[in-house]
Amino acid sequence: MRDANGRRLYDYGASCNCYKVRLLLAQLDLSYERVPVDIFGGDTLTDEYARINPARSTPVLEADGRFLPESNAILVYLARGTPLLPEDPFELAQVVRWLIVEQTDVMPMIGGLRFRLLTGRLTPSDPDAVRRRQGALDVLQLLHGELGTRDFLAAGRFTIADIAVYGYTHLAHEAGIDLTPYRNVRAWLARVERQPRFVEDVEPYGANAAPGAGRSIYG
Ligand SMILES: N[C@@H](CCC(=O)N[C@@H](CS)C(=O)NCC(=O)O)C(=O)O
Repeated sequence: MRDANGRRLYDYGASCNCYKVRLLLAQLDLSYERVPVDIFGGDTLTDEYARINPARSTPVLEADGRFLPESNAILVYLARGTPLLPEDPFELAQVVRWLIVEQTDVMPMIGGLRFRLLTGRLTPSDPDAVRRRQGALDVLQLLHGELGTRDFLAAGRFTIADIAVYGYTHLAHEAGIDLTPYRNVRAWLARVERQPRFVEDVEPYGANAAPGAGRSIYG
């Protein structure tokens, strides 16, 4: 493992936005200091955290004394110069496409539904849960179609596009979604899991993640 070089990850264990970064750091065999941020214990509401990330979200990567928020920006920063981020303009743009799809569809639909169901903010019949579930099924159908003709999402090989989309997709069952009909997605999940130095260390939400139990931007 390479030296941490002052690399720190401000990180919440149950967040797949944070897990995506931990997965890439593991696959690149990069060491780092993990700084746990209890987002439901008020840790992101302090003035000190606002200086690290004015958006008060996790993850944030500290590197060379600078702070970089946004999970997918962190993936790009870390993967630059490795096979996980293509240099060819078209292949690079394909990766960017999936980083955008992940943030606009995968994360709010699968991840947002998982968070709200697991922490008791929604029940499956609530209109917002029904809307997110439909969005999740739509993006899974998109992935199923795309992965019918290729092994990985972009550039014909394993890239950070796969890492980003894997983050929340692999826990779709925690959002009450059965992946059985999406066999190309299941085969791709297994392919990602066979990559060297794969790790899965997503933690359960703590008790303070329940509505009213902690202090966070979620209330
Ligand atoms: N677009 C951001 C989303 C980050 C985000 O929503 N992080 C959540 C955890 S999944 C968080 O830290 N929320 C707590 C807070 O903002 O106080 C990214 O990809 O990094």
